[in-house]
Amino acid sequence: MDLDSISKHSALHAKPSGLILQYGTAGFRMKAEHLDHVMFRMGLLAVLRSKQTKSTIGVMVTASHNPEEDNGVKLVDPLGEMLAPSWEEHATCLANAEEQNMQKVLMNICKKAAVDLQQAAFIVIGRDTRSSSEKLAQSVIDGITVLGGQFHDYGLLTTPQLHYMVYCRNTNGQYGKATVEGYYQKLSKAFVELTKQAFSSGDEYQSLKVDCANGIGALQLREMRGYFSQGLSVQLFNVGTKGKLNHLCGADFVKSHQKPPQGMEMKSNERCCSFDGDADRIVYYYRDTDGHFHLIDGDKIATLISSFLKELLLEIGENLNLGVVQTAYANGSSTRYLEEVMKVPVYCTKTGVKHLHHKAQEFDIGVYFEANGHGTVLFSKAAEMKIKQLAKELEDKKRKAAKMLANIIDLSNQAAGDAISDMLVIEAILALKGLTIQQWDALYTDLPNRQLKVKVADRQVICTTDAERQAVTPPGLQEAINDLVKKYKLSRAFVRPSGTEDVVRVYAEADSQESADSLAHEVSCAVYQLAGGVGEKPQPVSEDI
Ligand code: NG1
Ligand code: ZN
Repeated sequence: MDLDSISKHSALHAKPSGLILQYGTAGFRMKAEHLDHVMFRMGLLAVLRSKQTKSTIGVMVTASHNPEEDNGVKLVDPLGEMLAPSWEEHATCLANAEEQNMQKVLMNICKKAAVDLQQAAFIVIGRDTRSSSEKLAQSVIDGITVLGGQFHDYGLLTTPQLHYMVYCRNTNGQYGKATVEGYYQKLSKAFVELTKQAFSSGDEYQSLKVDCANGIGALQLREMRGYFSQGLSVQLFNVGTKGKLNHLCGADFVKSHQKPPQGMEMKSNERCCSFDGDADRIVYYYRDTDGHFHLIDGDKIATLISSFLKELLLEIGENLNLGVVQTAYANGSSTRYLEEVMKVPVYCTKTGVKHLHHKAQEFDIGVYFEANGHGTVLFSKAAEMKIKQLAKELEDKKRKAAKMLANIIDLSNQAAGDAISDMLVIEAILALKGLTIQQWDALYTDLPNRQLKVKVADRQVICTTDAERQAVTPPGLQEAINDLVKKYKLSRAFVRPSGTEDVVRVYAEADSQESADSLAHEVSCAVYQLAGGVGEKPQPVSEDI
């Protein structure tokens, strides 16, 4: 390690003194202008992680669904997963080290993690379409280079595409080719094969409107759609030529405001979906003939996919276990439907896809989705081998089912939740089952719900347990929530500190929208009072939230 050279370069990416950041569920995220030093240092850290794991490591520059002015960075571990927790700590230490302590912190990480500095390092980089991303990605490259790492800069990619590249490279191309073309081909081939079975009888043709949040999804889908046009026609909106990234559009806007994005024409009963700014989330929606807007979120996506997988498993008669993983934000109706009607086991983890991903790996087939539309289907290696073998061996109907499952394995991104891959899985299932969006929506009715934010002096005063459904501190808060919940029917509420924003999040659901709004408001007041609220007191929910 050439410490002098590191210091010299680091000075060119100087840390604003006193700035303290934390590597959270989404990596580092904040206003883009404060991130230059973090990018340089994450370049350094990626090299150390690559040396330690003797594998390719990914660095993604994005702030996902956050505003255009923000940016962020996260590291991707060898099998496409989120960074290991001990390295999240190293990342936080390194990002917060004052200039003069940088060398010491770097040496410390090498010692603690037993990094062999002689080992070669290889990093792949991707970035979203934010105007700040290109320069920030260059700072990552500076960090990589000064530690002697090799790299490949993919330029503009969706977050899940970068995860895919890392996974491909670390499995010697077995998973797929580590190029954008390879990604298009792998997914499209599986999709076209899968949907062929649906269209064999006639001329039905799937068409879908996609709100791309003015982000990277637009560029990728525009290129990719030629590859799957036999099975699906997509019409793209909010492609970035006019509007601002994630502004009044995109999956996060649609989900949290429960209304359609701007810039998309919706006729009644037309199937529409929205991606977020880095295309790892997707939600569906439509307007009914009375003009009412219906949202189909991650929970209903998980329900559609797991129901279909369960049917196929019954068909082939194999004893492969299937589980659904959700978070506390999953709508109560979805959990009840999955457990009681579908008889599929459901598990709840903490917020953040890495927790869901981890839990889903315990099953032969694990379907995981956050309510906000971030998720995928995971197949264990053993299940994949078994299914692909059966697709060759079985006869007739059983064989057809096994083949469909095999296509779904190739179609779903095994490295990360992926809006493009999810969209194709969903479209294939709707086509195969001949379901309209209304029929899908009618599987169950969501309980009315409301999410609010409360500003407090220090959100870490709230500690939770039971997959974030119970608050253990501050004293009295959980009791207060319990008492409030008792006042409403079919109600549930919980609070937790956000991992990506300096707020406490409040969630409530109940038998009517008024009740859900009122419960959420009352719980917000309890948080404000008992957890050190700052600024204006929470106001009752107004129409136009
Ligand atoms: P926080 O800010 O910790 O609530 C949000 C989302 C997560 C996840 C992360 C990462 C909600 C309630 N929370 O986390 O699900 O997507 O961002 O982007 O949607
Ligand atoms: Zn995202």
